[in-house]
Amino acid sequence: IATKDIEFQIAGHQAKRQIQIGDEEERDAKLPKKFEKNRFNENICERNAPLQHHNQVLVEPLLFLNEYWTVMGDERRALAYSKAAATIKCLPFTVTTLTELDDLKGLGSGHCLKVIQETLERGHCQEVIVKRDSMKFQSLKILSSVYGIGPSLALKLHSNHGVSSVQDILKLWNQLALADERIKVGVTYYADLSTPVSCTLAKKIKGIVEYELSIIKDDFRIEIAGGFRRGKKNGHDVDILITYTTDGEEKGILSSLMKHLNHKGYILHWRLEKSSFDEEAVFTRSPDQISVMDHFEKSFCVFKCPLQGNEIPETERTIRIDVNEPFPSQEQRNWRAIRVDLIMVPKSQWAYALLGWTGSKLFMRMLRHYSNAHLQKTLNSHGLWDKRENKLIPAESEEDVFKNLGLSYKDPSHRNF
Ligand code: DCT
Ligand code: MG
Repeated sequence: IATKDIEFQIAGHQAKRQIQIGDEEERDAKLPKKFEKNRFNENICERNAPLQHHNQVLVEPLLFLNEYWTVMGDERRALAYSKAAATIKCLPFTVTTLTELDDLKGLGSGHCLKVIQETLERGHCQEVIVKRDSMKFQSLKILSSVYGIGPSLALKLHSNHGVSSVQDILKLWNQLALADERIKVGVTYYADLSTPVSCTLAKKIKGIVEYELSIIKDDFRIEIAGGFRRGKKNGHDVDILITYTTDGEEKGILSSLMKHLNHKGYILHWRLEKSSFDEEAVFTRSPDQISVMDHFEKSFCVFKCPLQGNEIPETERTIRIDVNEPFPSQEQRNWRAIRVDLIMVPKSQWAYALLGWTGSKLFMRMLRHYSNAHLQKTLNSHGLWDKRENKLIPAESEEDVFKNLGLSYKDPSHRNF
């Protein structure tokens, strides 16, 4: 392939890059004329994090280390890697040498830079290869991916009972005495629930919910949030937000909806959480008293999503534990288990709820931190609270929320931090 060197400016310095002849125009259009490092560092909430970025090779090991420490239960370390990965994702050029990253905010401790440097030099990071092969990591990763099992229970099962796999949980089921009913569901439908959900299936679930809501009452608004709204093609679940034209109209609807969905046979398991919203509790307590979770009425469901011919899995996907009713045989199986969260939102909180549930988790964390530290305002999925004036700042739309935070509007597709 014929190549040629082109020169461009990076972080105020002259740099060279080899490109393929023929692709020049396309490449040139993608290259930054001038990367404004100061602007990039000014406010990290103003950065854009697209799904498709310029540094997949560098981001991969950082995201792996984020996953590794999450699974191992060290959230602080995990967060450092996730922040470093996010910084790299936002760069408008492909990194070729470590000096291009000098003075960039968000790359954390020297260790993240070491991982980046090694990846730049060798194309891989030895630490990642070693950690990826660790038996303990592999076991904890599987266990904590079971619905109802978090990192701390996974660790307990592994350390105290020698559990390493879903089969081990099945073998030791009676002895483990796991009280949370979600785990039984998580194990029963493990294969289904660990298969990524496509955008098409997410829309199908939305359609089902939409239809059942329309039977109950008109004038609702329903939206798929989470990763799908950020443009991801697959997700681990479907996050659906629902609201009505005026505040208060949403009360009681979620219970009716669940009745309808159950009656139609769409629900394998569900757990309803009542609304616990209380302005005083949500906004005016000290940050360490405020729960990270929001207080909306919601239903955590496992849907029995009907599949059409070409969507039906070819292999038996479901592991069976001792359930009373006979599990349908493959021939009869024309459905798939899918995790769905249904969140009922009062109209006046919709904009903040949509922003919060669209994520990403790290983006929301960054926004909350910025709002708290720089604006003296508490942001969560219910609203924005001005701590100096002791009042809520209303918003009709996500655009309003960004305005209230003094930030430029960011399209969901650029919130993939
Ligand atoms: N969220 C948050 N803080 C949490 C949990 C969730 O801000 N502790 C928000 C951000 C994303 C959204 O809720 C949905 O959460 P997930 O479904 O876990 O994330 P996702 O981005 O939709 O990822 P996936 O595509 O895997 O479902
Ligand atoms: Mg999701």
